[in-house]
Amino acid sequence: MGLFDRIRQGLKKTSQVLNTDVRDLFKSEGRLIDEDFLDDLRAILFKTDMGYDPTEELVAEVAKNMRGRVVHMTDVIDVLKTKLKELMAQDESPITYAASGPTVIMVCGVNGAGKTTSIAKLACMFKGQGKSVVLGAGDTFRAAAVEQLGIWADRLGVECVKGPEGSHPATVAYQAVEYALNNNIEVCIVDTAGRLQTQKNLMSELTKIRDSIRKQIPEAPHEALLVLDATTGQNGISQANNFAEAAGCTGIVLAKLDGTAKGGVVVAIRQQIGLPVKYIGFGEQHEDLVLFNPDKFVDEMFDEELGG
Ligand SMILES: Nc1nc2c(ncn2[C@@H]2O[C@H](COP(=O)(O)OP(=O)(O)O)[C@@H](O)[C@H]2O)c(=O)[nH]1
Ligand SMILES: [Mg+2]
Repeated sequence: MGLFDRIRQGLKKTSQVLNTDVRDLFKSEGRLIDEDFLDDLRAILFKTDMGYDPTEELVAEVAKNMRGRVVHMTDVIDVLKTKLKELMAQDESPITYAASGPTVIMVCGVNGAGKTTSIAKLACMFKGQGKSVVLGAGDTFRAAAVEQLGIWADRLGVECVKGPEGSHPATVAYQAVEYALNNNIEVCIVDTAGRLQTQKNLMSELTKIRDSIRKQIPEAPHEALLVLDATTGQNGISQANNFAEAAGCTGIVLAKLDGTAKGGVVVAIRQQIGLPVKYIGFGEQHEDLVLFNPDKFVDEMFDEELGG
């Protein structure tokens, strides 16, 4: 499968709700846009977990333009697409690289969000761009986590810096950056253990990791990415804002979009979190990551072939 097909496959669950279900509202050529139609539309949109306000905005937009008229399906879909693009609007936001020397990327988030897998995907992307990469196994909380990152590193053919058992994550981060500096590595990605924003000591540990990175490169980390699990939908988003602020995050990687029909959560994130969505993950393989582009995302979501 080519990249485009893989993305489409990955977004299928959400697109089945949004696209297939919206198309299903049209039995024949056209349909009268009345209260029944708007109620059905509202229910479909709401299922994708974009949240109450965006759902109402979309319904209002269709009502404003079309209430009382018999319209074609494509006209409604066009209105939805335009408004969705507006609600998600942002520029593509790739990694900001260091002006010189290694670019250091810290990755954080709650347990199981997809941090380690997203690191593997980013590493794969950098390698594909011809950049050298080193990973820092900063999730020293569980031995299995260090091992998991090591397996990815072997598979991708990149270095992985691991501390001895019981190391402090800040020490491992320091060593990974040191390795990058000594070996002219272009990108250093530091993994961290999962944590909740309410765990004060673990949140301050992130500050320690950051400080230890800065000892060698004052303007690092150049990115602190917050990995969010799309399958948690709205619930995950409400805590993410606080986390992002406390951890000084620079952008979001939204993982597991393939596992959910709640792809509307991108709208919620754009509306509620003051950070760009940098990349989206749509599978468990290392190639399942793309730069987020709202227009492309919406177009893929409503791709005709995925419609009913
Ligand atoms: N379907 C799917 N699974 C994912 C994705 N990203 C991660 N996972 C899976 O989610 C689980 C937790 O991922 P992991 O990277 O270990 O999370 P971490 O605890 O945040 O490091 C693993 O089973 C991954 O294979 C994704 O984009 N799609
Ligand atoms: Mg992990």
